[in-house]
Parts: sequence; C-alpha cells; structure tokens
Amino acid sequence: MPPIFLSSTYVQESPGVHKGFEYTRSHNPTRYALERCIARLEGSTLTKEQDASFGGFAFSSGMAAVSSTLDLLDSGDHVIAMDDLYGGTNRLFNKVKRRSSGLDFSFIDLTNLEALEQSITDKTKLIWIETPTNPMLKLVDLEGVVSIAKNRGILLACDNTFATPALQHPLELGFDIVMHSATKYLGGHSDVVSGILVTGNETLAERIRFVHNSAGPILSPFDSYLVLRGVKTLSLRMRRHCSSAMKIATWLESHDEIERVIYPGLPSHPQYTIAQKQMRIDDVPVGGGMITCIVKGGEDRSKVFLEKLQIFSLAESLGGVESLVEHPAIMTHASVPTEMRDDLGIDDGLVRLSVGIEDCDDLIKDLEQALN
Ligand code: P1T
Repeated sequence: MPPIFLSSTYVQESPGVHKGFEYTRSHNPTRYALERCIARLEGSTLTKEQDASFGGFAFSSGMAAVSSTLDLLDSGDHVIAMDDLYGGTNRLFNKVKRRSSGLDFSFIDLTNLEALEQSITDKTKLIWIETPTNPMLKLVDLEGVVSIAKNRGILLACDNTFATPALQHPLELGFDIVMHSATKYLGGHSDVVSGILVTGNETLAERIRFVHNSAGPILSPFDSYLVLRGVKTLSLRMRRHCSSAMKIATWLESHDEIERVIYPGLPSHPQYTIAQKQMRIDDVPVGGGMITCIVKGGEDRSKVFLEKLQIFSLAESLGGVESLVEHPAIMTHASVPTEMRDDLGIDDGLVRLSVGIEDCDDLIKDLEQALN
C-alpha cells in the first residue's frame, strides 16, 4: 500500500525549484495514487508525459466534485441537467449556482433524447446526467447523448456513482467527464466522504486541475488511503451487490404488499434494453446494487416497513458492504421542490434499498418480516 503522506509542504532545492511536490493542496503522493487509480479504472488514457495528474482528481465530497465541474463554466452559461438527480445536486444547481455563478439550468427527462435535442441552445455548455438516476433509477442512453451533443462545444458529464467503473465507462463512449461520490461504492465501507472527477482530455484535465488547486476542495491523505483500499475490492463487491439485488428485486416484484419495483435488471424496467447494453460485468448484463420500490399504503405503511427492518439499516447513503434503506421524499430528496418530486414519482410510499453483501437469504427474510 502507498504510505499515507501527511506532509502539508515539501522542501525545495532552490526557490521555486521543487522535487515534484510543492504543497499538499497542489500535490500529494497518497492522493495521486488514488486519482491515477480511478482515472485508469474509468478509462482515461492520459499519460505521465501529459500529466494533469493523469486525468483523475479527488475531492473532499461528491458535492465538491459537482461544484468544481460547474466552476469550469462562465456566468450566463446554460446547463441541461437530468430531471431526476441526487437531492443535493438539485439543491446545488437550483439554490446555489443559479445565484452565485449566474448559471441557467433546464431539468429535462433525458430518457427522451428528442427532448435533449430540443433543449440545447447557443448558451448550453454542459450536459449533466446520472445513470442510473437517484432515486428513480432511470437510465440515460450514453451513446445517444454523445451522438446528439458531441462536438457542439458542450461538456458531457456523467455522475457514475450508481454504476461504478465495474459496470459502465462513459468516457469510452465519448463523455468528457465522469464524476463519483466516492463515499458510495468506490469507498464501499461507509467510513469516508469523498468525490472524484475523471477526464481523458488533456486540456480539460488542466482546467480541472486549476480549479481543484485554486478553490482547494481536495481529499485528505488519510481519506485518499481509505478510498484506495476500498477500490481494491470494488469488482468483487459489485458482483455480489448485483446478484443479490437481482434476486431481491425479483422477489419483491411478486410480493402482494409491493405496488411497483424499479430495478434496471428486470424486464419491467422502462429502459431495460439500455441497461442490457450499457451496464455489464464481464460482458454479462447486470442491474446494479440499488432497488427502488413503492410499498402499498403510502407514507404510514412505508414508515412501519422501514422501522421494522433489522438487517437493512435505516440511513442515508448507499454503496457500502452493509444494506441500507431510506425514504427519499423525507430524507435524501427532501430538498427537491415538491412539485418536481410529484412529477418524478418520488411519492410517499417510495423506498430505496442499497443491497449490501450480506447473505441474500437473510436479506429476503428481513424484508419479508418487515412487510408482513
Ligand atoms: O454525499 P457526497 O459524497 O457529497 O455525494 C453527493 C452525491 C452525488 N451524486 C450522487 C448520485 C449521490 O448519490 C450523492 C450522495 N447521495 C446520498 C447521500 C444518498 O443517500 O443518495
């Protein structure tokens, strides 16, 4: 394992002549090890000779990584964002960046590519998507977005938190930037908050490096070490998350107390064919580790269900080895305007499961006792 370099500064040979490391906000060996690892996993082809830390940048949170992406833009620019997004991303766009950066946002259902085409204006400089989205697990056809928006001076950015590079590689399909809340599957153990940006474009890497160093939302050396350690088991964990989630989603779909199951691995998912094409491990289609479902009986019934679960812990976040469950309308997406939540279908009976790596039969038994 790379050592954890806690040094904040490094001795120089002569004024302005450093030995590759100057000051930890700008350069840190432990953070570099993580950044280069994720950059490679996401398929960045930047080399040591091209540098800009080979295309990966580690941030103090996922939100810091999203915010820094917007710092690449200029006041007055227009952003097209997926309509369904993590509540914190929606809040940053609507309640902070509109005001502080003078950016204009359109929230569009990008499962409909015609709607994307129609929303692009001369001022559009960024398309921001999640796929699968949080919490409705909608899928966006990455190749379709590239075919419409590439080479029009628009940055294409994908929040790849839910899929991870174990399943999906947006850069290889033509996206410019991949973002992660590394708090989730990359870290994998619910013991670190962090974010990642990756690009394979040399000029863009320089611009991100400049924002990263200028604003300074960097990941600490210790947290870099934790994420790096987590990533070592990413492939193993994702296989288990996906196989258990598939079994659980199938089981939930046949349960009388469940109104609807949304899971990209099920043929009932509206973008099932995109999932089959886009989300794969060893070239076999997988549906990911997240399941969203609607419990019959609305908020009261779903609250009882959440309180009764014993192995699934009731908590925000996702992507850890332990199973988590939450109520988006009350918890992670409370900051999304009510009207928008209603349009998206984030209703009072909706619950989101992050399927962990525990014994799958135990997880199903837990769901069964909580539903009955
Ligand atoms: O929490 P943070 O590391 O700052 O990451 C924000 C973020 C960005 N993008 C996606 C898709 C996310 O899911 C998140 C964080 N999400 C949760 C905390 C949650 O429970 O959904």
